[in-house]
Formats: sequence, structure tokens, C-alpha cells
Amino acid sequence: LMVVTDLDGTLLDHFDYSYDAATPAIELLKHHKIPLIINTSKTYEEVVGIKNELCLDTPCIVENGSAVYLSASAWPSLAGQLSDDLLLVGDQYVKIFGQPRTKILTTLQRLKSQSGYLFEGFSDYTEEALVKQTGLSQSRATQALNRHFSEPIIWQDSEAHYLQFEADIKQSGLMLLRGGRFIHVLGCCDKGQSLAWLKALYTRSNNSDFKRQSSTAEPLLVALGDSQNDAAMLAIADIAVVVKSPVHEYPTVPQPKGEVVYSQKEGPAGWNDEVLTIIKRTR
Ligand code: 2M8
Ligand code: MG
Ligand code: MG
Repeated sequence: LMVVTDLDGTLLDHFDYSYDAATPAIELLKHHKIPLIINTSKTYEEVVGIKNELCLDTPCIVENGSAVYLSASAWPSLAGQLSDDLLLVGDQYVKIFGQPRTKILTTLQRLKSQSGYLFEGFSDYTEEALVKQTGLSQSRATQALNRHFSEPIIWQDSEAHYLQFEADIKQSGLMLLRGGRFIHVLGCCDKGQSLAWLKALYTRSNNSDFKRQSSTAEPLLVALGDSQNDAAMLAIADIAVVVKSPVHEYPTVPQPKGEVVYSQKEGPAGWNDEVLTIIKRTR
């Protein structure tokens, strides 16, 4: 078993970002040494903060599939595979699927001045403005602004202009994904593609935590998410859990590989119920 989760609106409450309601299931995963992997729109810096609180030492996928971070000491097999898109940065290997944010911001600036589109993004926000907009704490807002591969924006223009903007973004080799509050502008990647890479690594690896867990080569993949940007990872899961949102409909999961479950409770409370049920069922 391998559990992969979105954060905002899924493991974390949409409004106050707390995971308290999910604590029983998180503890049970730890007890059984089942890896819990974060796959989120958030930045690496935000995820490090959350992983520290949760005492997690697993790899993570950040900025909507733009990059996978893995501890260099836990994944020595990657040492011989460094390349243009697999870097060693500090004590982490970084597998890059996305595009540099500098390139994304340049493209957005160009489209804005060429076509007069109306939108604002994280690069326009101070820390205070982001706190107001999202309800993040001051320190998490600082970490959220420290982005490497994506720009979250708020669209302030017409629906017709949005379609034109989306076409321009595609033309520029970028794409758009819808999160809980923002539209994310990023390279051509998603949470599913990066998760597939990480799953293959787990399948091949001698990662000790994982070996103790599994007698078969392929881990049973459980994925949990609440928004449209989670669809690609939910689609490749053996058990996909669509977590209920207090602010929007369940996303659609196109061509799911496995079973799709819809939580009755919202956010971390729904997460807790479904993960407990799955652990009971599969062990
Ligand atoms: C952004 O992501 C959420 C996730 O769905 C959204 O679009 O609503 C990200 O930029 C993230 O870094 C930030 O923590 C979050 C705050 O709500 O917003
Ligand atoms: Mg979410
Ligand atoms: Mg997310």
C-alpha cells in the first residue's frame, strides 16, 4: 500500500488548513509503516513545513507535478542518474517535470501587455495580501510565495477572454490547471505523470520502509484529492478517493484505472474515514 494525497481541501481543511480530523488515520498509516506521500500545488518550502509537523520522511511532489523531491540519503540509487532534469540540490534529488517560474512570469507579462488580459497573480502579492486572500499563516504565506515552477492567478476578465488566454498559454508551451482558489499556470505536467514516475521508482527500489510493507513488486496505490487538478493522479490510482469540498462539486475523474470512492464528509474528516476503511479492507 502507498497513500498519496493532495493537501488543500483534502488532508487540510479548506478554510483553516488544519489536519486535526485526520490524525487517527495518519497515526495508523505510521503504525503500519505505509508511506504517506504529499502531491500538492504547494511549494517545496510549504511542504517541508508540513512534513516536519507530521514527522514524514517520504518524497513529495510539489507545484502540481512540476517537481519530485527525494532525500538523497534515502534514495542512493539516483546518484548515478543525474541529468538535466534530475538534479542534486542540497540534500535532495529534484526530478523536474515543469518549467522555471521565471519563464512562466515572462510569458504572462507578454500576454498581458499584448492582449490586455485582466488577472492578478502571486507575483503581484505581498505576504500580507496573500494572507488576506487565502487565510494562510504569515510563515506559510512566505513559503507559498517562494515558488519555482508555477504561478497561481485569479482571473478577472471575461469567460471569452479566458478561452483565448488558455489558447495563448498552450501556444507558449505552458498550461492551466484549476485548484481550489486559484488557476495555476505551469509547464506541461500534472500530478499524475510525476506520481507515475515516483511509483515506478518505489516499485524498482530497495527502499527499506517499502520492502517491509509489500510482498508484491507493485504497490497498491491509494490517491486522495478534492479538485480538478487532482484528476490525473486519481485516474492512475488503484483506489481513488475523491474528497468532498465545502466550496465546489466533486471533480470528474476521466478513465479511472481503479475503483473511485467519494467521501461523505468534507476535507480531513472525509480523508480520515476513507483511509481507515481502506486500511481495514486491504490488510
Ligand atoms: C494555492 O493552491 C491551492 C491548492 O488547490 C489553490 O489553488 O487554491 C497554492 O499556490 C499554494 O502554494 C497555497 O498554499 C494555496 C493557499 O490556499 O493556494
Ligand atoms: Mg486540493
Ligand atoms: Mg492542491
